[in-house]
Amino acid sequence: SDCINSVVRNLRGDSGVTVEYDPIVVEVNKMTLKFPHQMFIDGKFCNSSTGKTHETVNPATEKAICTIPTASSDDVNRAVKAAKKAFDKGEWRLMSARDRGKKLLRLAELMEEHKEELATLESIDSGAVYTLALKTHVGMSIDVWRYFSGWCDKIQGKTIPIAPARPNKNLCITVREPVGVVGLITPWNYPLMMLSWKMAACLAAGNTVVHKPAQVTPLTALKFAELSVLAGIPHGVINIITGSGSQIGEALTNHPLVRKIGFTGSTEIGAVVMASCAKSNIKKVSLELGGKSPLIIFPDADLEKAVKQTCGAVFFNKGENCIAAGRIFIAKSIHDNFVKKLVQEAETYVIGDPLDRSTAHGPQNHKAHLDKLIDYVQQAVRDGAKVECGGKRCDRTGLFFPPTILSNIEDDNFAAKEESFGPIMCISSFDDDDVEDVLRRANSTEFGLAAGVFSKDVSKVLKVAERLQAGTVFVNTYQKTDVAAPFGGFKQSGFGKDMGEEALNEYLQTKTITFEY
Ligand code: TAP
Repeated sequence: SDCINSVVRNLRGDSGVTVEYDPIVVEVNKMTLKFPHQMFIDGKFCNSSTGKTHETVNPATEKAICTIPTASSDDVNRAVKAAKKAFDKGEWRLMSARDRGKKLLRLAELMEEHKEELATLESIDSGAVYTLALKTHVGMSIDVWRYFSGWCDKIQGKTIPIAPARPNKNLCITVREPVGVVGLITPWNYPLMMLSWKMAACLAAGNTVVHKPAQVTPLTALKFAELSVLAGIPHGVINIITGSGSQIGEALTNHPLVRKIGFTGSTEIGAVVMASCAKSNIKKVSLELGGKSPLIIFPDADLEKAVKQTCGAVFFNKGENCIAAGRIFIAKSIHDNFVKKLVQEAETYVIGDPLDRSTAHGPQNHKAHLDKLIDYVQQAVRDGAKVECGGKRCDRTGLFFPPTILSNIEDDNFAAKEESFGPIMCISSFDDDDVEDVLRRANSTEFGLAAGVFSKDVSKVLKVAERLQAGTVFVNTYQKTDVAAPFGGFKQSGFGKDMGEEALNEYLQTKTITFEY
């Protein structure tokens, strides 16, 4: 283990607030990184009630960073009860919406002040390239907290002209209320960002929360918990439990006091979560699930831009990206030249230590995922794929898999249907003028998270964007998400939006109040 487990108590002040925990202290990325490694329940860092722990591993070194408590269902219960108490009786409920907004803004400022630590922690725990972690994993997280802090005092109902009970009159109004205790369950690809996309909207709406980060990447959530105390978020409003999805995730989705689950992860587990929400107490639920997003390149596209963007669409964050372009359709007349340029571009990605500022491509998140990618390429090749570049684990320490390009992916190839969630580009071609056929093929998937199209022909791209069955469509760009724009899937990529005003709906319920006078 490369950890130094300090027994020194950690005390830090911010406007008189202190946080106490047993810190892990690591010298890394030219800084002394100090962070909690315990769960966070009712404002306190604590161990599991069973005393059990598991390790979290740095994928660049394959060494353990520290141990993390393995929560039990008793711990889930404790966290839910703390969140329920904070919701029913705490300061959070009494506070004005504007003051709630100030707290969330303060939290965003603290995240900004600590962004290098957060990005370093994200890098060592998830393998994210540090420069990208700063800009995206942490940068977009800060933006989303800032964005939703501004919504707190703008959540309002309506006055509705209903038919009066003559000779009396009626006044009908709606108020938008929080749902109560919310459970949030997130995956490992953007640990802090997935937490933030959901939790910022959830807290802006006035709820309290129990969050379960992915078992393999819990560290930024725990550092975030520390900052939430410094921001003055009252005890019990945010609780973070660490452990396995099949145990504590399920205890959370089944819990009778939890009123809503916000889930991001695979379609398979999403279905389990939805069933559990239905059976336990008809919980409200939103699901951001898997994808196999098509990207169509017409011959009249700006090809230079399209090459760069296509590589970004697949290799961004080493392909561990829910909206990664899962199928690339290239017009026949440009196919061979375009593939050649894609290979040249892919080979410029510098693979290496994610903390090195010149690195563009870091290690995959964890070992089981890397093994899945190796199998994925082998199966695609058995089904007729041609390996244009990459395809094998890199010969170096760490869980590295290079940007990989597979061409000749026919519709019946396994790689035309299954999500890899890694840096594997799957290419097929289409007849230049057969827009109908490429649309049919692009839509012949049960996923519907994102899609993209490149062409300079305005009426063609409008028609294609209208027909693509996806929650997000990119035209002459890819990967361009923003905290103010709603994001979420169609079909088996789930339902319910993260980000933008629409995300608030996921964490609110409308009450109609009718007066007679
Ligand atoms: P999953 O295996 O589905 O895990 C997601 C989360 O659910 C993890 O925290 C996991 O815990 C937990 N979980 C597992 N079983 C559970 C159960 N029975 N009840 C409740 N929770 C349970 O996905 P993953 O492999 O971490 O992430 C990859 C998938 O996420 C991909 O399909 C990707 O497309 C999708 N994804 C989608 C989006 C959006 S926005 N649509 C964004 C990112 C990722 P453990 O940590 O213990 O496994």
